[in-house]
Amino acid sequence: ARCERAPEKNMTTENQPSYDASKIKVLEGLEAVRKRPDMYIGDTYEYGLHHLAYEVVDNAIDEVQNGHADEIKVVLNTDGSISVSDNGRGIPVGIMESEGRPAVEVVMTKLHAGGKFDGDNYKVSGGLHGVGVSCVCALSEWMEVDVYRDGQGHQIRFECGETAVPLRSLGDSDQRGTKVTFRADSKIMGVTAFSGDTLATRLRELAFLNSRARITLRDDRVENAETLTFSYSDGVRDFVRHLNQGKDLVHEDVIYFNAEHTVHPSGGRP
Ligand code: 28G
Repeated sequence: ARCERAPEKNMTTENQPSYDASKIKVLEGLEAVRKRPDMYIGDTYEYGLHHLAYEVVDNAIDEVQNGHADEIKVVLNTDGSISVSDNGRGIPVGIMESEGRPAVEVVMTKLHAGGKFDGDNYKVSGGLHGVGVSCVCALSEWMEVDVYRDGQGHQIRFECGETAVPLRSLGDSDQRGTKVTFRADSKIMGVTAFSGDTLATRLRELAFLNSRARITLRDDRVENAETLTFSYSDGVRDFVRHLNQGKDLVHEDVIYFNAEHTVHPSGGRP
C-alpha cells in the first residue's frame, strides 16, 4: 500500500540492513514535517494547501529571477493534483557525491532546515520563500518531477516524501525545464482541493512583481475552461492600473520611480 515503509532491501553480507546516514537524516526530516505540518505550512486547510502550491511556484519564479526562464504554467488536473512547469535549466540530475543520489532527488527529499540566513540563501530570507519544496513532497500523497535538460527527459516519483520510483529516463527531448506535479496527502491535509480563484490572485501578483514572467493557469477540472494568462510588462504600473479598474480616477497616468543600489556580497550581514 501507499506510503507504508517497505522492508529494507539493501542487506549486508550478514543479512543486516545497511542504513546510510544521509537516508536516515532525510527520513527523520520528513517525519518531523508530517508529524507537525502546521509548523511548516501554517495550517492543514485552505491556507496550508495553497502554501504548498506557492512553494513550488516560488522555485519556478527563482528560475525566472535568475534569468533562466520566462514561462510558468500551472494546471489544475482532474485527479486533484496540480502541475507547475517552467522553461528554465531543469533541476540537475547528476549523482551528488555527498549523498550518492541524483541532485533532483536530494532537492526534493532533504529538509533544508535552518539554512535560511546563510550567504547562499540570503535572497530567500527577504520574504517570499519558506519551508522548501521537500516539505511539499513530504505532505504529498505523490509527487512527480519531470526534468528536461541537455537533450534528455528524466522523471522521478515520490510518495509521502519518499522515493517511490527512482530517477528514470524519458528519452530524448529538446525541451528544457522542470515540471512538478503533486497531490496533497488527505491523510494529513483537511483540504486537498485547490481554489482556482485563490491561485489566480496569487499568480497575478507574482506576474506584476516579475514583469519578465508569463504565467498561465488552466483549470482542467471545469469543462471548457479558458487558460488565464498573467503577463505584465509594465510591472508595478500595471498593478496600479489593475487596482484602478472601474474606479473614478483623480490621475489617469500612473507614474513610477525606480532606483538601484548595490548590495555588498555579504548581503549586509555583519
Ligand atoms: C516547475 C516547478 C518549480 C527549478 C532549477 C534549476 C536549478 C536548480 C531548480 O538547482 C540547486 C542543486 C545541486 C547545483 C541550478 C539548474 C544550477 C544549474 C539549476 C522549479 C544546484 C538546484 N542548473 N529550476 N534548481 N542545486 N524550477 N520549478 O523548481 O546542483 S528548481
